[in-house]
Amino acid sequence: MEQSRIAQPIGSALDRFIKSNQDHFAYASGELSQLLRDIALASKVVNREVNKAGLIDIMGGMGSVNTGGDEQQKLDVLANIRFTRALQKGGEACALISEESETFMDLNNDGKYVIAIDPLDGSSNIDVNVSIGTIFSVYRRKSKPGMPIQPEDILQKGSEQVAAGYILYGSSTMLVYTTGHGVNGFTYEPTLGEYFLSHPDMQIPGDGKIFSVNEGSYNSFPDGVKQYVQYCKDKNYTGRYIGSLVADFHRNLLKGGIYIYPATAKDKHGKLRLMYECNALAFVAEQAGGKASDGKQRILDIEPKTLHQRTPFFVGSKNMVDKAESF
Ligand code: P6P
Repeated sequence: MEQSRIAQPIGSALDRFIKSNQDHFAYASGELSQLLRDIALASKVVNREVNKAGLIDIMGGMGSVNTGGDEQQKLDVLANIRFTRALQKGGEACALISEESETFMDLNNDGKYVIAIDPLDGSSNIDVNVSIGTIFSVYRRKSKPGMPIQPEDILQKGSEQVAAGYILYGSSTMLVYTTGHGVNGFTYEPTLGEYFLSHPDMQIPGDGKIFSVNEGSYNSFPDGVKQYVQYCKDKNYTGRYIGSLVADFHRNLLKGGIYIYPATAKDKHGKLRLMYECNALAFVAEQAGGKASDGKQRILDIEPKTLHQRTPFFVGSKNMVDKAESF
């Protein structure tokens, strides 16, 4: 069934866009709108801190590490606090899964939504002023509001997402999200403190000539990945790897391309996390006409077993992911 694409004039403010499209949302539309506003609000605060990271003594690590063993940068922790606080205050989320915390957080017991978030992905790039991003997924809780959170609320397949997206803190700051009716991109105007629709109904090109992979790990790639990388070189494709997933994903979404983080010697199941990195970007990619798999199966069909589980990740132009899978 062709989903009704959302038609809105370029320049519409995010708030108006959310409100005028909330009836697209099958149920509880007002609550999802509030949730998206809460996420957008937190992103504005994080954006302000990211943009002046060089000025305030929040650069560099805090000496602590997160669940993945990555050294926590101060902005990671700040971003996690900002998104947690905005979601707590907003009242719509009952639980939060975050890269920055071992277990899920209880937020508002009668909230109907579960959020999975990577508050600041690519944070090792903060100190070198490379674009970084926030990645988020929204699920409806399975258990009754007011009851304690159940495991089935937390470990849901990506295909259960009701919304997902990312914020890219780049040369301009953009919010890109989907509620299952296509993908729309908003650019932040800091002097007005508002996001405006700049990329309506985003569609990723079916094919592309850009491949994004860290070839430093080439020797430990599975053979099929080695063969596909060689295929890209034989076709004279362009190699573009920023080392910041959201930035690489966004460029490929606009221009066509494939991002691959395969299993390596260091990360036997890939480095990226299913619940708060891959599921969200897989939902956006599919809604934009692209594809996302672990090399064999659709990312959105993977049954999560643990909060922080990793998965190999192939995402981008459909024909390129198909080709990579064929190897
Ligand atoms: P590597 C950043 O740490 C991140 O999670 C993604 O943003 C990025 O694409 C990837 O890891 C980079 O990992 O092993 O290539 O440095």
